[in-house]
Amino acid sequence: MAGSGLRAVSGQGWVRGSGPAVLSRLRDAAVVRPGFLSAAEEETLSRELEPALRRRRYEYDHWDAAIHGFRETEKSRWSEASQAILQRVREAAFGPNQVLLPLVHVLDLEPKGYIKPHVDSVKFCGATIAGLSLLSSSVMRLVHTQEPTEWLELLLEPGSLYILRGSARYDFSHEILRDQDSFFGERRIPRSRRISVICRSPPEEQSPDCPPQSADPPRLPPTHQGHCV
Ligand SMILES: O=C(O)CCC(=O)C(=O)O
Repeated sequence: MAGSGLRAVSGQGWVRGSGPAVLSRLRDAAVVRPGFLSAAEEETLSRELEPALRRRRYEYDHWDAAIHGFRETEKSRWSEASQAILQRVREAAFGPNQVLLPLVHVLDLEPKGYIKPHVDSVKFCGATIAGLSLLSSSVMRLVHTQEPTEWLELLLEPGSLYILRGSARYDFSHEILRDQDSFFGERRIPRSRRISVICRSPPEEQSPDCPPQSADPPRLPPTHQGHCV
């Protein structure tokens, strides 16, 4: 965290943390794969998503106030080229027999948009979250919900894939920093419009008050519900 006075230790070039212990503990739980997409693949996804996104307006009052300056959609049908990309995400982030939520979450943050610290609701999302970043670099910050001096920062360049699983997903909040706070250590990471394409595993258990996701849910992803920090 820039200016926090905490000791920051580099992991790989795309992950920084409050100390070697947290970096080591989360080495396989918070992963960044820079250059996961080729420029052509990035273009394929952006072009396919643009028409559906353009039909929507940016919103400033997300129902649980976790996101500011965003529009979003969920998508189950993809072109063949995009299906091949999503298959690579599956292979990189999930086990061979892991079932995924059928709807892929697409989130478009305007240049001033940002995501506040939150933990995805366990009612709607399982142990693994895998996200592709398009168009703009950004910084994702993870902070331990019980020990806030423990943190990681992930540098998400366009075309990168990030994976949060296990402890990184359950014990740490995650956020996307707003432009004026967007630093990776001392390095300024200017934010412009950013699209993310996020695959998730389903909740571990379906409880009676949490019916299985229908193919056409009444609301867009309630993954933030109930656990903003
Ligand atoms: O845009 C992203 O990559 C993260 C989205 C996110 O935090 C969420 O939907 O819970």
